[in-house]
Amino acid sequence: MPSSTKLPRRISLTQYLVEQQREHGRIQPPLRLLIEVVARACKRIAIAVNKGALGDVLGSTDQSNVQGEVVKKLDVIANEVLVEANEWGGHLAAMASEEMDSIHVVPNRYPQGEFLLLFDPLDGSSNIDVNVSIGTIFSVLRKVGHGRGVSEEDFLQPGKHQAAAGYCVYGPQTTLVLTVGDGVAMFTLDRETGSWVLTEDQVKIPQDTREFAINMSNMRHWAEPVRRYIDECLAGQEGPRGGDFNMRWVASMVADVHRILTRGGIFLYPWDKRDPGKPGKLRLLYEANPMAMLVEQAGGMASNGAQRILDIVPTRLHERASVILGSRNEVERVTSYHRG
Ligand code: P6P
Repeated sequence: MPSSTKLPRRISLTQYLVEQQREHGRIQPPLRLLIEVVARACKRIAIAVNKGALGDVLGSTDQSNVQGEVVKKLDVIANEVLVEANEWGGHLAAMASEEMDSIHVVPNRYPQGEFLLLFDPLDGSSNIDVNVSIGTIFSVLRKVGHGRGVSEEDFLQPGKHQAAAGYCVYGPQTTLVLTVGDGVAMFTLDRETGSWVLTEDQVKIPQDTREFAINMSNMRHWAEPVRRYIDECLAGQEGPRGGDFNMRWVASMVADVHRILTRGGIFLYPWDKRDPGKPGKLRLLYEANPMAMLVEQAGGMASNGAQRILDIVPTRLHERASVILGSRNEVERVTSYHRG
């Protein structure tokens, strides 16, 4: 159980958002509508995910996306659900998705709003067919320019400008994790009523951890600072850390980050020598940035090794980043090795 101060009142997502609007002035009605629409879309995605082999949702399409990855059927379904749910409400100017080469501008037949929504509609797709937790990641930015025009450049904002960020993890429970800049809240889907119910509030990541998450099969490709950090963890009691470490790797960022928000840990998907021109595997705008905002809001730290992820100024919509995030003292140790 996350080390939050006390069990929260069992209130709905709607009541939580109204209170954030009314008592904390954190959000205004259009952002509240946006979050509720995304949460409703995640419920629909959860239903499709849970069908598994009973629905025609498993397996791959014959397409590959802008990332060069094979597109799973559920990737397409999740993307369509999010686009269709969000384009008519008047709260958005445009959307961007891992599954779409370019931005999707709200059609002229609908009013445009001030927000930009970015998402990885179904993260961890390689786990779909083997029934391992996957998730939807989303990030909300404000459109800087005024008037109806919107372009890719409007999306190229550093993550510290996010108005909100979150994910939905489709696991043993279906859980929506959200921040609007006032800490991190977790909502569990009550399938009997169809409601998102607040189950954790003001989530805090322990400053220290003895659990790391990294794909060890890439070890020979890592840069020296990462190699040093993991070697020291593996050395355990007899090594410089003077204690044993545990390892987890779900290969689904949402699942790994949810574990870290719940009990601490450090997650690394660093730059490696396989493709030196690529900063890392994970995408900055709709994976690293929203997760970095959540982790920082929960008292953790998120770096690319050289700088705070939320300070990175993007230059391309689908650009990638090296990601080191989680328990503050461990992330700080890794970044100090990069400085050293
Ligand atoms: P690997 C899933 O494809 C993803 O984008 C993240 O969710 C996950 O952390 C990572 O890639 C897994 O990558 O190389 O271990 O399969």
